[in-house]
Amino acid sequence: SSDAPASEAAGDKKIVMGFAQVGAESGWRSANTQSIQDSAKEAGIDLKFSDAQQKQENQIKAIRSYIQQKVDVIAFSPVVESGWDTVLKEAKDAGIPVILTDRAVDSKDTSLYVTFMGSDFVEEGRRAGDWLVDQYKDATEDVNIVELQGTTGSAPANDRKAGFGEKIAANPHLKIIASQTGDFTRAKGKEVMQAFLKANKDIDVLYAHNDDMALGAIQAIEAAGLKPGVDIKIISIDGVKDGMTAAADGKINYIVECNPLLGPLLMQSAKDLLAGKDLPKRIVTEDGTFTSEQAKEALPNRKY
Ligand code: GYE
Repeated sequence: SSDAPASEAAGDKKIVMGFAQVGAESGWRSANTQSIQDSAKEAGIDLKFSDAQQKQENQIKAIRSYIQQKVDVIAFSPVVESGWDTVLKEAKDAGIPVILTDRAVDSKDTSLYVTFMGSDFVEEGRRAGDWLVDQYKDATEDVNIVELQGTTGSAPANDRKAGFGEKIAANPHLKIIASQTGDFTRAKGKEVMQAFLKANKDIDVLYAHNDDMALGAIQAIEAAGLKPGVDIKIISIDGVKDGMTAAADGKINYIVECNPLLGPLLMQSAKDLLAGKDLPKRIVTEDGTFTSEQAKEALPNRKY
């Protein structure tokens, strides 16, 4: 095969990959971590894994330690978009290629990383917005929307907000009356939704940037004596098991999928890269959408 010479040159030496994960904030993240760990094992790649607990400084520390250990390739999912140039330059100077998985950086110098693989978050926000625009196409009164944003400064929070805002602008009745971060966690989603409910008497729609925040918010909505999915329509993003279950139960009305199973693609890309092949600068993964009915159908075969 065409990569035989490269693998011979590498002998039996295992590829060593340093992976700096965001944290364990959500069901999506757990599925993503599992996928990366399982596929490294399957691919025979020696994986060094760290969990940054949603803190950029921890991720930078982890990346520096991978540089020191002279790993063959560094992969990471940046907590936030900004502030990576220095450490990425250090990796580049050390001759260690960097692969971005899941989330993007806003570095102007794109030579600081080899490729960025993951979903198109703006498109996810647009799909959420399209659904809402269609639901309320005949509205004659204002529709009050509250938004639970993901981690402040993260690519998915920035992009999901932007894509959604772009679409709902088509109907001036669709109004975001409150928008705050829930850090992509269930606990924070619940807490912020409680505050939203206290401050606003008439909430029609919740748009949550991930399932976990929607699930936390559902608890707050039920505790307030309201019916999630009925009194307050709910849209979220991800499509993890618990989210899909809530959708199948009619508590979440619409889910835009975001596939966390990036492990196999990452491992194959690392092998290709180290065998001297060129990788595309951007690899976009395919995602679907689910109404309650569709979630019910899909649930039995859902892997995560
Ligand atoms: O949607 C959320 C997670 O970066 C796409 O991070 C990922 C997001 C995902 O915490 O649940």
